[in-house]
Amino acid sequence: MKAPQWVAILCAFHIASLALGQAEVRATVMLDRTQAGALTGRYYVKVTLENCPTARMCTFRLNLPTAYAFNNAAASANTWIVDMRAGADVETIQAGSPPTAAPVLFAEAATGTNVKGVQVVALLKAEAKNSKHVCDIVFTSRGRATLAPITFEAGSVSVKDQALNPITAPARVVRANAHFGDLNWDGGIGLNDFDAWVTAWKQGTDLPFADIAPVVSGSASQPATALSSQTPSGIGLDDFDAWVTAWKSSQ
Ligand SMILES: [Ca+2]
Repeated sequence: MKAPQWVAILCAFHIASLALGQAEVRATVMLDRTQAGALTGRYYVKVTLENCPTARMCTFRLNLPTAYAFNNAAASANTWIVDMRAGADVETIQAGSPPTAAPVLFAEAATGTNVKGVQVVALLKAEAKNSKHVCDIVFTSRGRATLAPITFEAGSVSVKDQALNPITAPARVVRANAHFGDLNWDGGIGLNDFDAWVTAWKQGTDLPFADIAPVVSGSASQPATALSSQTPSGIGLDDFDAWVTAWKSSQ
């Protein structure tokens, strides 16, 4: 084989390696929105399998710190999970003709020391996609997200192919929190955050992303690490003052 052919083969292999990328179970923390783009006041964790095209089964436990102060005061302990949305790449039961629309995804709430968790088992479609959407775990919170990390329970993550051979895929939480004052989580502090705050304030309900005032006045020097006031009555001027402070410090 001539040298240019070797070079071409090596280049193709290199490009293929780059395209395949690093396998991982990825959890991305996001603000929940309506289809029209309006913030609902909820949060969710989007779980995907990246670069595991042969994956057919995925199990894990995801832990969320109680620092989020889940909005469960008036209901049972597990209502902080308000929805489990199956991802588009979860298998459906082939029991009839046509198949049922029910995806094969099992989820159960769990508790631990300073955390609340959800345990998930998902069967995935036989499709060679580089990114497979497993599920969205939608949860409520009193107050904005804190810097306390969302994590996978150690040893709980398992990814397997159709023959039940394990696939090595480390678990990673991509984004656990936004910057203090960045209400819409777009990476900056600006007028759109002011609009989001006004919208939440007008709505009159306690939308947690706008309830940002630190709970302890002495912690105001580092508000990003403090819990928000989580005022049950809603959003008030203390939250607006906290946002203005964050906006000024970002200028
Ligand atoms: Ca923003």
